[in-house]
Amino acid sequence: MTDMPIDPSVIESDNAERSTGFEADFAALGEQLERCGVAIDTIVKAVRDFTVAVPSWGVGTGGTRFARFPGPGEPRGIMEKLDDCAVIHQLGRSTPSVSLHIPWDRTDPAALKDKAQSLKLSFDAMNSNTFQDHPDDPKQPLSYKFGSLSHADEAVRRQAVEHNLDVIEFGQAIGSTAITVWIGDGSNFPGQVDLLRSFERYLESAKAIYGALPEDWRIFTEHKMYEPAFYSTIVQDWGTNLLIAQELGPKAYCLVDLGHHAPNVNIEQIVSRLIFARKLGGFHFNDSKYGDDDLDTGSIDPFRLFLVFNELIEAGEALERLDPAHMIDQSHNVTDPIESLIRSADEIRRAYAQALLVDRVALREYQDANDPMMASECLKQAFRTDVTSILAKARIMDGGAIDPIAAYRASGYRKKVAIERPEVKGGGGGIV
Ligand code: PSV
Ligand code: MN
Ligand code: MN
Repeated sequence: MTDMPIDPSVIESDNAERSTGFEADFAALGEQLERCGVAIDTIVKAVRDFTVAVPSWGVGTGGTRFARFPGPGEPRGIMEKLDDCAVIHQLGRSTPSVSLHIPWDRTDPAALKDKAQSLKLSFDAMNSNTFQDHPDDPKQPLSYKFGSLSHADEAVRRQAVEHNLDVIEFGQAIGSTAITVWIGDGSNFPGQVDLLRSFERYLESAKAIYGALPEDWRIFTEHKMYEPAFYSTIVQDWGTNLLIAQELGPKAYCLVDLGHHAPNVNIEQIVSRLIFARKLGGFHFNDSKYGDDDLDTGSIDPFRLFLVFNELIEAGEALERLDPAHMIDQSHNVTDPIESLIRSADEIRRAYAQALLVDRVALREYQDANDPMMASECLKQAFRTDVTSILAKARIMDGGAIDPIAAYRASGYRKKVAIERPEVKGGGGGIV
């Protein structure tokens, strides 16, 4: 049984209004690409096959350390979050899976599976949470104020490990096959923790989680330069993260969150190095101007996103063997989260489609001939190509909307759920 949240007639009538313009744009782009020897249908097919997971926490309004301003019709729990995720997928057709966060999304796994099935959704990597205290969880009475997997107290470390094992068990019940571990452990002052001993403690805990991974599971560790710790962070950069993945073993991989690097760091080069090391596990897509801003993907620096995809495509078969997970990790403070996630998923596919257009034979020749101008022009030419109609074609072929944000607004979904879901009061700082 399916229970899709948007009436298909809304999509049909919105598409009907736009179809003449869309057809003309698609035909013109097809001709343009044909002149360069590219068959537009092959790009459309690749785009249709490319999917990305949405984060359950992304459909609620996020916040900053200062305040949270809830929007109308916010989902009250994981079931309503899944409804919102289904809207995103129904209109955009590129986000068939959801990444859950435990304990935020904990509920009866069988009911969760049924609900997801009815919405034609599945589950991507699970996320554990030992970066905040869980006063309502009888299994986690100890505080993570001074860390979790690297904590000085063995009892806290054990509790954090146990929580991760719980998350894996929960994930198994709903068909997930990976866990992402991001922790806030670190220190605020020089001398507060012993840098060497705390890393050894972290590794010992991570090994205990790794040892309990089911046969077909992977663990993704996620680095982040700083925050909430402001002097040292235990998994602070991709070097440490690679070390961890190599220490743990073949089921351990590095997750690259685009917002977790020092400003101006060459993220695409990190991606390339992780591919070389066969340790690229996946992505948390978002965008940022200053730090871990968690803005909509591609909203600040779409060229950087394109360059990341350029590395992925350049890797060819090596990437197929790695099969990295594609997930969004964003926080929406001033937009409707559904609209932001639709837009991000679309921008991710856009960068992918543009990267597919790079003339790789020509690029290699320019590189080998030491022609930086033409090599960079070769990338720029692909990046400048407006692939909007390819993205729309991919959506239409799968029953989605030509303009998913317009169709979403036309559906009145937010107004409808705002009546069903009571208003939430704003207040103090939020996280993630
Ligand atoms: C905190 O920085 C964070 O945004 C990490 O990127 C995690 O992936 C996310 O929260 C969810 O735990
Ligand atoms: Mn992340
Ligand atoms: Mn983050």
